[in-house]
Amino acid sequence: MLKVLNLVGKFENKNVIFQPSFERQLRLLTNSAVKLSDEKNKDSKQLKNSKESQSFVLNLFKGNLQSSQVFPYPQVLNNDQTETLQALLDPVTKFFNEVNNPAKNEELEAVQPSTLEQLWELGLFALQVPTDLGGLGLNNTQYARLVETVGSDLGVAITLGAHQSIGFKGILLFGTPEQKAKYLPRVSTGKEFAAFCLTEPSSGSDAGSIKTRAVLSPDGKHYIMNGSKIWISNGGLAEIMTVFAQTPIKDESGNEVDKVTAFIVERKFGGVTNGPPEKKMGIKASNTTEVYYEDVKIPIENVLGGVGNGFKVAMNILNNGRFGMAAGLSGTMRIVMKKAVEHANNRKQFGKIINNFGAIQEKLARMALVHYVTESLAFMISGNMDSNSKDYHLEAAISKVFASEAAWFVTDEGIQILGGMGFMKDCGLEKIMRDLRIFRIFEGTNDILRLFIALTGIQFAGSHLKELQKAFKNPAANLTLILDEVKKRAVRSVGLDSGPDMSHLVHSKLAPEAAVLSKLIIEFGQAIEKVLIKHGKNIIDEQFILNRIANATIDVYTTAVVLSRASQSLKLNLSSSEHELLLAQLWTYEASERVRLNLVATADSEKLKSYKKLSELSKNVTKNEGVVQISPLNF
Ligand code: MYA
Repeated sequence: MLKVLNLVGKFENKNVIFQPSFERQLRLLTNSAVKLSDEKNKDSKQLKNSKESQSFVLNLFKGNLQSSQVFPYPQVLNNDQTETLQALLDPVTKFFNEVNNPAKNEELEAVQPSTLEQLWELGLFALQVPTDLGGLGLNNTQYARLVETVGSDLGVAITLGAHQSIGFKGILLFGTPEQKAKYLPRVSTGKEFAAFCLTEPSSGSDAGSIKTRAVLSPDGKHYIMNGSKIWISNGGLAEIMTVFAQTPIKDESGNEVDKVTAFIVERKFGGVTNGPPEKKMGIKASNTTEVYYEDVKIPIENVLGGVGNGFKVAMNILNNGRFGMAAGLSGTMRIVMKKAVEHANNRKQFGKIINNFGAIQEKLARMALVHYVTESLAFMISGNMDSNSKDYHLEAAISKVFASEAAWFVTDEGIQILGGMGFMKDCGLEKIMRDLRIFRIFEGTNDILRLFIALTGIQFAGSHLKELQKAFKNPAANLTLILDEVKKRAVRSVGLDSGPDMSHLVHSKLAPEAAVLSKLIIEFGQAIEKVLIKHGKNIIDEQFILNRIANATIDVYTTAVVLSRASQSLKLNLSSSEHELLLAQLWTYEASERVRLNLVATADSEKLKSYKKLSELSKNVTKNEGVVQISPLNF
């Protein structure tokens, strides 16, 4: 490697200063990268990913700007698609404003039958099914806009979402032409409900550990499935289910191993039953049950996405649907904000309308801020997906985490603004708050998704370093790659790197904020390298650090997203553009402060000590099976 560096020196600009630690740094980094990659023995795929990813978030982990999916803000609808959407929005909005009754649905603990019927008639159960198979044929952006409206009743939203966002989404994404032709009309005009059946009593976040099993029948024509699922949305309604089960397969050495396979299961195959609807804290109108499979005979044609590929099928369905949560919850937040603002504009206390008080202004401004971010995320990701992006899984996970926490914050603050009135059932906000609680838990808990974001990103950064290591083994063939990297590192090591130039990507009014973002990207990449050097493969177990990395990731990505959207609005001279400018300026300022704190918190010795203390405290509490300290009364 030293030889390579000498060689590089000959070609380099004299102004570039090499730090003495540079070679050691690269060696440590590439060693860490090897360890990380070896851990899962997937070098070749990671190398491919490393070269090809268009994801802003993945590339952020290498300290690189990949702007293609963020700038400019996606505008994917053509005139026809806009017209179709507008024509649908009118009746759907009217229906949710005037016909659907969230309180009645909650009281019934089911969506009113007449409401369900009208939802089918409006086509809301088959928004993305192709028109020739009975659906409305909407793209993701059109879907996002309609789902925003549906967010006014989260019980109904989950009934619709469990059906199409995950229930039959696997058929849309992975179905054979025959499977699509057979099932998509049934879940659309046929009015048969669908469900997504993954979670089991001993398998929640650890989705790969399911125990439901399906084995091939002796004649090889069927799989016989046995097992049970819990907390299945639409479990008591669904006729058609995407079910995940372990199936025995032969591995490369000819040994039999269990791997997850996805199946399309019809209730009428026999042996499928369900428990009673669960009693829940919120989204009571949505039907949630256990589902049992007893010797269910599934034709082999109903394997979805290939035998043994079920884990990937499940993950991709979830990835594909997550932006819908940001869209739906953006709609929910609009309703909450309207109520809070109405109150703030009319309530008089201490001789003044309360919207004049700074304490209320800060709440309203922060509510507006996180709503703007959520809505911008939803349409950024739907736009990326409509442009055939395959690299959006981390962005989609961020949108789910952010939206579920933003909606909780907005509703909590909304209730606070309304005071005692907000606490009363009649106001409607307490129901929304109860409904919202599950959004931080299901479709991947926010805790698991944070780890997923951080670890996937770190692995990507590690794979890049592995690529570098390989390049150093054959320098002649990889000179450009090596030179670029060495130059980059040398500039950074003397603090001269202000980051990639982003001024051409944003509106001139947001140039200072773009410069802040550029710097953050560099700082982020450097912090990840440090983490890799220090922890190597052991980073997998450092969840206190991974959480801080995930939070920094969310802040950097959302900053890029709002800068993009606000720039677009300024460019189009929209009536809200000056308001959006303020939102983007404030978000960049506050998010960048948080990013820096979180990055420091990945390595700072005092912080690391505090994680040890937190861990110790937790152990004390678990050992004591609850609160440890003696009462102040000493007995
Ligand atoms: S449905 C139930 C939801 N359940 C979950 O989300 C489960 C969460 N768990 C997981 O996601 C996984 O088990 C995790 C990985 C992430 C923990 N995309 O060794 P691994 C690949 C692509 O890391 P594990 C519900 O709640 C990975 O690269 N690939 O795996 C209903 C690796 O590949 P390879 C992925 O440690 C709610 C392989 O898999 C992903 O076991 C109703 C193994 O990876 C990924 N994401 O666990 C909602 N993850 O081996 C209704 C991993 O090739 C909808 N991999 O390297 C409503 C919404 C809309 C409506 C409107 C609302 C208002």
